[in-house]
Amino acid sequence: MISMISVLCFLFSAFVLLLPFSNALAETREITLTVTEGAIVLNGTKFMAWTYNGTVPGPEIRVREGDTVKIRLRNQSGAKHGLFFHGLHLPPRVALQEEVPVDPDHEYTYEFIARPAGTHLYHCSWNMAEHISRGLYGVFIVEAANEQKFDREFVYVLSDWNSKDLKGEGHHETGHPQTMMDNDITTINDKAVAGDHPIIMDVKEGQRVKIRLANIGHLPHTVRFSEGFTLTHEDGYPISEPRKESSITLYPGKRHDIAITPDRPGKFPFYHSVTFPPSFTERESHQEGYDKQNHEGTQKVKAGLVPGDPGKAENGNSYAIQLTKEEVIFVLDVKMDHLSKIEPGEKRP
Ligand SMILES: [Cu+2]
Repeated sequence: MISMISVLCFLFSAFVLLLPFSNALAETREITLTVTEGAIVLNGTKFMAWTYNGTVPGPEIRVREGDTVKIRLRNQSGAKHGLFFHGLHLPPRVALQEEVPVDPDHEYTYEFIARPAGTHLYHCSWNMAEHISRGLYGVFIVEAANEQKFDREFVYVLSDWNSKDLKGEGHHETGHPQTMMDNDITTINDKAVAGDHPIIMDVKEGQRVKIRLANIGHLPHTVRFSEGFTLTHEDGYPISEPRKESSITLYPGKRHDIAITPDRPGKFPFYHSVTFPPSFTERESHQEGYDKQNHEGTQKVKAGLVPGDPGKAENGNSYAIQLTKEEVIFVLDVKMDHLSKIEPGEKRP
């Protein structure tokens, strides 16, 4: 009996002694998100929005795995709001609290240990579809203790906005496929996608570049980069064998991390389109009154078949619908790395 007690005592003291070391780097991170009412203008349409700290998306939250996170939600708007942490593992108390809204002029502090590592999202938990559509979302990044280092990192969150309802052109029936297709503006961070002013990523050749992509919108967004990239993480989790891809479709709520090391100078475009997969069109085409060929696309482009899928279309079964034309959304602007071009022995400027 005594020996059993001593063994237990030994194990307990070892556990207590080791605790501070395992948490040696963990910090307590206190973040305040204040919800206020505002307006944002996208492609000439003014949207009534709610914002976290005055911006859409809300501020990027970035912590280390194991950090204690205290997020204070201050509701200074006239509506109820809550917080939902998409992709994070939460204790039951916090998970239950996600269901409880915070009244106007009230506040609540959510406290939990940040895990797992990865690219996650946070958004309003109350009346979710509407409140996310009105701007209450942001990226929540948890860096791993052994986070791989990159020279440059870019974080992009895609979302969809419906200007048709505001213009009186919307289809209001909830759950009707055309309601979803009324989303006619795609945003990346705080900018509306438009082919004439893509987002420029300034990098140097040889730099290791990480891009975190997240989709908080309602539609599937396809991003194509013909130079190719390495897909490293999906929904925050590392892919066991990172693989080379040249295009990726981000379904609602999904996150994908990709890596690129440009090996020559130049400007390399990323293209974006909204493409519904065959399974989606097959399901929705049975709905009455849904004209899959002729509905108005986001960019006033007629929906059409996606190249490369003619077999399925000919059978009259299922086919993908490309709702928008491909447009350049990002340009990887790779500059020459002058320092690396200097021959040994030559003087550096
Ligand atoms: Cu809300």
